[in-house]
Amino acid sequence: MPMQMTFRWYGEGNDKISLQDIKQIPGVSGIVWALHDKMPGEIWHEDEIAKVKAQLDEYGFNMDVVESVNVHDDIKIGLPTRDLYIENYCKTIKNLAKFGVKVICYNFMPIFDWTRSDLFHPVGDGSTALFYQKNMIQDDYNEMAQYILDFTEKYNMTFPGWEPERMAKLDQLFKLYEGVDHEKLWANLKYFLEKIMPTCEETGIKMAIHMDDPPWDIFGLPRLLIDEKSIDRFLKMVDHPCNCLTLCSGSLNANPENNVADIVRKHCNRIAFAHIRNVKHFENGDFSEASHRDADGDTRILDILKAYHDCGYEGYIRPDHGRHLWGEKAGTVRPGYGLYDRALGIMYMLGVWDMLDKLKG
Ligand code: CS2
Ligand code: MN
Repeated sequence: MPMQMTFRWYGEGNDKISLQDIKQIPGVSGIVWALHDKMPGEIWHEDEIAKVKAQLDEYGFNMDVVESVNVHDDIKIGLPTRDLYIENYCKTIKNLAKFGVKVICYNFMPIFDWTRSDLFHPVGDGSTALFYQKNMIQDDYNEMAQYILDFTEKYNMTFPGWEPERMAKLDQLFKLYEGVDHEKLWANLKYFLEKIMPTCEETGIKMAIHMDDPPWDIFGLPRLLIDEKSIDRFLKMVDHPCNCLTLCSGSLNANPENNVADIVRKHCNRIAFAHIRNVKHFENGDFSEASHRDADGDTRILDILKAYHDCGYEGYIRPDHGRHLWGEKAGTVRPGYGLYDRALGIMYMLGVWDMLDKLKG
């Protein structure tokens, strides 16, 4: 079985891209989906999942990969209420398994999911991309959060992990995380995983943690999945075949010292989901997202694809973010999730992959 190409879709009424559009991209077999109106900690019910399944069935897409079932803050903080939320999580795992879901992508980042300072930064060729200006993401979380929330409000959309209900009590959340240093967060992650592994084993679902984006502490909040060493630690900490990775090349390579291809070679059998994204670095530490083409960024996409191919990767893969092209702009597109550049990314990846297959004979 070859690797399985997928495409992230935000759901009916929540994504301007249609399943019909996606169907026209060659080689896509599955939709990476989620119930985007769920708050972290809520149970995903069978009838809600069945609705999405019916939509995907119509186009012959599988629903094998969910991104994300978000983890409640109480679990990350380690509050006594976490057991209830873990129980709910297990119920959701069981419900998802009934519909054939194989992989759950999630993250364990405190408070914020991915963080950027500019969602539509000119790349130089007329397109725009997500951009990270290092000195803007340092002390004042309110400024950065306000920028993102103003955007989502103006264009009437929500981002996963940026639920307005949570963001409305940011100061309170920061207070709750005050005692949570790196070691505490590791311990809370271990507690969570050990509690859910039996359900994963029973249902055959793999939990695939997403790398922290960017891969360093922000606003004094600890971040764990940041480099090869921390990935080693994570896999060893809960050494179970259902405890896997969503290896996100763009997140990791925001730190140019991370060699993603090396990590692929080392842990191929524990990667359930591959996110492929290219990043271009600037000398002052800023970075911009770039096209998937190897030469357009510094992430060494060719080495990474070769590493996956060499190890016989049969897991799921998707273009992660893309630039905004050909009229895609604020209001018409979800930042990072336009149609065109991700479709181009797929064709680039499939081109490389097909050629590697051919050379192998
Ligand atoms: C995604 C993340 O858009 C993105 O950057 O890769 O938001 C990802 O979905 C989550 O971190 C996984 O839980
Ligand atoms: Mn990613």
